Amino acid sequence: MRTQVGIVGAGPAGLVLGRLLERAGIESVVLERRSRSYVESRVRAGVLEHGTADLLEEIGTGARMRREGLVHRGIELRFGRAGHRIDLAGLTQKTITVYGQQEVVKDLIAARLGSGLPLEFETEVTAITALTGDHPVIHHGGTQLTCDFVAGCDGGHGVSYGSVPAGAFTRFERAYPFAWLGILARAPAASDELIYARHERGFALHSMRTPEIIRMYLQVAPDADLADWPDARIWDELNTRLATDTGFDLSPGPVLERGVTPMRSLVTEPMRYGRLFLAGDAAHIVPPTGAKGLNLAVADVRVLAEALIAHYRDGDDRLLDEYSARCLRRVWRAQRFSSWMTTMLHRRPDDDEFAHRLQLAELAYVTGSTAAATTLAENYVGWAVDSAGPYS
Ligand code: RFL
Ligand code: PHB
Repeated sequence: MRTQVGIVGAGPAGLVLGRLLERAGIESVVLERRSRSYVESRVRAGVLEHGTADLLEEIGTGARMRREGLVHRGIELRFGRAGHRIDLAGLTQKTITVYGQQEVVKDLIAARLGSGLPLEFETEVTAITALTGDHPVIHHGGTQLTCDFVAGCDGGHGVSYGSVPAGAFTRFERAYPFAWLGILARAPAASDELIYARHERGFALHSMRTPEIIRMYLQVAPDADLADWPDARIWDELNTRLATDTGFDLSPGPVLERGVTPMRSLVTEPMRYGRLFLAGDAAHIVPPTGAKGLNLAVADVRVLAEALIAHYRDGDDRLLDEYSARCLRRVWRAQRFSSWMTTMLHRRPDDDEFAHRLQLAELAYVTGSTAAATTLAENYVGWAVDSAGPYS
């Protein structure tokens, strides 16, 4: 088999890339190792930056998001038993959209299959070869797919990274001494906006998917065992960490999904080897506190699609050559922001009283100064492609 662009992985990166190429008349084949139902029910991110939501609309997969997604104009930082609102819309004139990643993925899969384009589930790529020649080859299940280019959109534990010679990529990595325990539950939201809470017992996050379904996270030990977290303990801990002096009452409900995610930061440089281009989590991981992972994945493939279009339409490879550097500017900006949010809101096992007081001073400054609140807000709502700063 042969195609122009072979795409490994049907997460947000692979699917958005496929859609952008489709619109430019460039052929692609998407190969995904999991089943359709698995990919569509994987509960992950929930916050779409302004630019991500606009792109989904632009490529014709935003109708349900615009109908069902929740547009938020602010977020709350909670500490010292009190809430402090960051007015995202007032500070940046931008909003965010809360819409589950699996809903984004469902919309993109429906669009691709609706166009009759190749998207093969339960097809595990085992190797990618001939990356420095003109026709790299993707190997799967004894079959070969010959391409002009390969997009490695295969997530944090994919095969793309492993298909290049040792030493071709450098990885910059940091692990955090904590993880997030996340639940999805059928329970009414206790707030209209997301709440990021810093508490002596650790971080907690109140998020949602619909007015009836909430998504909550608790900072836990990196080796936390779900067996030690029965529902009652999770609800108690959430109520403790989110408590305020004016009263906060989270009503428990059936837990629909639960999981523990270790937190880490990772950047691969460069994001290209020969005719292989890494995009999304395959190239970089951010801790989820900044809500950037999905948005970075979409931003990467937007840059990649533009470069591939210039190659096929104009025979111009300059954008392909600039792909890695263009993406990495945004990636490091997002790493900085995610690491700052994480440090400000989580408790480290080795923190002393001095560290706690610094955290509280930081939070007081961020919520008390318009200049400081703006730095959070402009990073949270996201940046335009290639801009040195936020959306203008
Ligand atoms: P994905 O979504 O992991 O997709 C990669 C796909 O590749 C497939 N695959 C293969 N297919 C064929 N052959 C192989 N050898 C393959 N190996 C892998 C996989 O099955 C999979 O379908 O990567 P992508 O597309 O780069 O998307 C990245 C995002 O999924 C990720 O960054 C976000 O979920 C991160 N994230 C968040 N990002 C945000 O922007 N906002 C958030 O609010 C947010 N919250 C989160 C998050 C991630 C979380 N977890 C679970 C890691 C909250 C959590 C808890
Ligand atoms: C989510 O709703 O899943 C979510 C929201 C904000 C984050 C991370 C995850 O920072």
